[in-house]
Amino acid sequence: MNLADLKENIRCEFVMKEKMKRFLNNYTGREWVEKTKWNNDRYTRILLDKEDGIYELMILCWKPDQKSPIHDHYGSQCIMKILQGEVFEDLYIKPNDNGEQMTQIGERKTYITDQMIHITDGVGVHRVGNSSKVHAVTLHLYYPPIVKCGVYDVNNGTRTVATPEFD
Ligand code: CSS
Ligand code: FE2
Repeated sequence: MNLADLKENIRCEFVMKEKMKRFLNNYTGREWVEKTKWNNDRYTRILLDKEDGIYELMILCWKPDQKSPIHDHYGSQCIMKILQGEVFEDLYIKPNDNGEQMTQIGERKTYITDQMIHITDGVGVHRVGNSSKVHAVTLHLYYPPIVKCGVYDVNNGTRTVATPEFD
């Protein structure tokens, strides 16, 4: 690959990211309401569309107090839009195997309906959850699909690999 190829590839990636954000931002449909599923024990993941190796689109349904573990995205890009309610995000520095307590980046952020989050492993690892009193629904685009993810122990940064499943 020469410099022109490299520049073209980088340009394509950034243009695509902005396009994907715009697509999710422009989505105002209510079809997802029919697709929600709720579980008392954990947040649910419902697949809406998928192209193997390319992308997957899903909704996640969070009852009050449900939250994800601290996780990475196994190299995938994650663009997320709040469809209903509000969710929080705690962002951490990706640990480097020194066994130390994980370091949070900044304060907890709260996102309300229609707001968006974009995260990659380069930004950090995070926990997402619903600390409000109402049910929350989020729309997630992953590219490539998030077939695995690293899950972290906040106390010592130990990483274990998990396989996210659909409901
Ligand atoms: N990555 C989590 C949701 S927070 S972005 C998941 O796919 O379940
Ligand atoms: Fe995530």
